[in-house]
Amino acid sequence: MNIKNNKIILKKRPIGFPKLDDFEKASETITNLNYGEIIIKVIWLSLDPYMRGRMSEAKSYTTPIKIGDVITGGAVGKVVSSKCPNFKEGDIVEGFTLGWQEYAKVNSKMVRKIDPSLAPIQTAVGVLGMPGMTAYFGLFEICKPVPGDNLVVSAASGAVGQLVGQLAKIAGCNVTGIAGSDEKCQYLKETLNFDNVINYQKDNVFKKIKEYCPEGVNVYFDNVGGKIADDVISNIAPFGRIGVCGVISQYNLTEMETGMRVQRAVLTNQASVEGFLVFRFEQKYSIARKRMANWLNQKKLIWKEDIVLGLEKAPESFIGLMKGKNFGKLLIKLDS
Ligand code: NAP
Ligand code: FER
Repeated sequence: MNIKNNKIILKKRPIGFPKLDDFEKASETITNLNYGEIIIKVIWLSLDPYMRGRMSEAKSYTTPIKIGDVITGGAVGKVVSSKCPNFKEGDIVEGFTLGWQEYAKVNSKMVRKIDPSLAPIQTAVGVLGMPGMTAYFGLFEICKPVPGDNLVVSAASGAVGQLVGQLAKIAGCNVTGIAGSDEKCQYLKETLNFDNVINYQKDNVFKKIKEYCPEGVNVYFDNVGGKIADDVISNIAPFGRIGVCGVISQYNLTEMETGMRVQRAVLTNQASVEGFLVFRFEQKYSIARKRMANWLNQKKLIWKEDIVLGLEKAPESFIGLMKGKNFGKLLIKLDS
């Protein structure tokens, strides 16, 4: 069997913000399967900030994408051919290494089967997938909110942030969301019922945090790092908890920034700072998925997606993600 596969490969390593000519279209022919392998027709691509790190040379929790290789990342698709007894044609699967291509040939161990009757299948890379698990475990296991806490979350309208704020409301917190436009802030306040919002593009974050959290910030769920984090952490409350989830403001820097020194605020307030990678909680994903799915069904959680059509739009959409152009979880829907 021969399948023509169109894909997007890494042409060169981005310097600073990625550019369109860092990526290139390519095609190949996918041929026979070995035992244990399946071919998946990709339907949804998940574009996530961590992918920027994989485009760089520096080794992190996974090896970098090689020049000329397909951009790998989370995706959902349909099995079109299988040499694995556990998978049959038509099964819907999610995998973390499928990537920016029309078809992916992988060992079936690399994917998990999705029940399409439970929720729209793309939620497997969203609210019921990696970003959802990040919000759930980052909040409940790292930040440990208690009712009445003042909680601040940055990148608050994004995939992780929108969920952190809503879960914190469920946990009885007073929630302040920080985002990059009035439209995003209005959505957080009016649709998601956040208590306060800050548009960091025009508001003074330090002053607004002082105004909204006069007794200090009990929990800061940090998605961005940089100056925003400095402004929030310098308002930390006694015994505050800072969960370092992401530092997107730093991902495209060519030189490290220097900034305010927040260690004294951490020290004098006996605050704790903990970074985490969501994969740490993998053994517990299924419990979290059930809880999140229940909250979705009960409309206690609302989930916003930003859907772009066509594989060829992946590079420009990814560049947009780094610059705040997405509003909600960024997904690419492939032409069927
Ligand atoms: P997202 O929030 O949907 O999209 C990224 C958002 O970051 C943009 O829309 C933009 O929104 C904001 N942003 C970009 N540059 C910024 C800057 N310089 N300063 C402030 N905000 C900026 O992405 P996501 O998937 O939910 O990820 C959010 C964060 O969580 C990222 O840092 C990511 O790396 C991290 N993460 C960590 C883990 C983990 O295991 N630790 C797992 C998943 C995600 P604005 O318009 O508001 O600027
Ligand atoms: C992310 C940002 C960073 C993420 C993982 C990392 C899964 C890990 C980075 C590293 O190991 O260097 O959004 O999501």
